[in-house]
Amino acid sequence: MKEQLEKIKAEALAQIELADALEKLNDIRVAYLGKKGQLTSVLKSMKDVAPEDRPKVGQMVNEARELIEAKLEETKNTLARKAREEQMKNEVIDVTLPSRKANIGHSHPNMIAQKEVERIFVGMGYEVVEGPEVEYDEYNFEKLNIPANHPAKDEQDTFYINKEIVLRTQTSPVQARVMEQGKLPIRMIAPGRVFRSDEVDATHSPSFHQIEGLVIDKHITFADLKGTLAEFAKELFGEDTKVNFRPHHFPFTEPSAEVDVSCFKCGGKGCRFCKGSGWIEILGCGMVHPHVLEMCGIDPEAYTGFAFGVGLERIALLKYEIDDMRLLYENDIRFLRQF
Ligand code: 2U9
Repeated sequence: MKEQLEKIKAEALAQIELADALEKLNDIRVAYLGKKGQLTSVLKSMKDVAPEDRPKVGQMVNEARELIEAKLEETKNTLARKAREEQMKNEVIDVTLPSRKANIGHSHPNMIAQKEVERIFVGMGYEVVEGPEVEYDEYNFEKLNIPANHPAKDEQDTFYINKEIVLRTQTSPVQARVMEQGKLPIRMIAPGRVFRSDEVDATHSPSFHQIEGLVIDKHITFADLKGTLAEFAKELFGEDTKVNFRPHHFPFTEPSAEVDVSCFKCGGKGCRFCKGSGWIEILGCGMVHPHVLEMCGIDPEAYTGFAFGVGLERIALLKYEIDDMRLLYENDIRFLRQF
């Protein structure tokens, strides 16, 4: 038994000595110390040893195990250190190489336009309110004076989730919801994405962005609307900008108007940019229709208000002199980087 143990020990130590990889050490551990290992089988054959010799043999087995374990551990550490040294030698880091530039993005032209419009109105005391892009037909159309059979519903044809739920065609439902809460006066703008079933071309997209504004208080008149939008135009396009109100029709406002600003390229003389007219159309507006006030729970005898809507893509295209709306949606960073 003693010779057998010495032999196992010597063989194990020799094999460990020869091992040149960590995996090999593990194989050796299993072969000698594992459940079916050689040393373990010696322990199992203890029953054949005379009872008086068993403690002695047991001690020898333990000593052999400890020795093999210690040698395994020592060799493992040596191999690991060597592997690390080898790795360090191969992975030379050139600390003089210039670092990679951090690629920091920036706002999309639509968002720059939105933040600019928000800044102007927040400066005039307006609150910014957001609402859902998926809306009830009732809030998107009915409460804004566009009943089921109204021709304006065709103009604002949209995507239906089901009979009652649509993708909003304007951000006005946000205002309708605020009005319903009944806290007056109201001075708010509602920015966000809107949807219309339009074909894509240089000036149309099935999904675009708007900011709509709403003011409701006692004694609000068209003069307040004119003054507000004249101030807005000056802030956005420059101190010398003039505004021109042309009569128009919207179902939710009465009277309604479209607003042009004097061309900021030629100052109103007429150029290629304003197609010779000296004016550029930028938004629509009007006094909130009494029926809309009523449907949103506000007494039209006590309160009046004005509203306006501006397309953010239109502002971005004008401000940055971009001639095709599709460029805003292609996400080509060579284009977007310019703004
Ligand atoms: C309520 C009542 C009235 C919002 C308004 C416009 C005029 C308008 C267009 C601008 C460019 C849409 O994005 S666009 O194509 N919008 O001309 N929007 S008045 O009127 C409201 C809003 C909310 C409760």
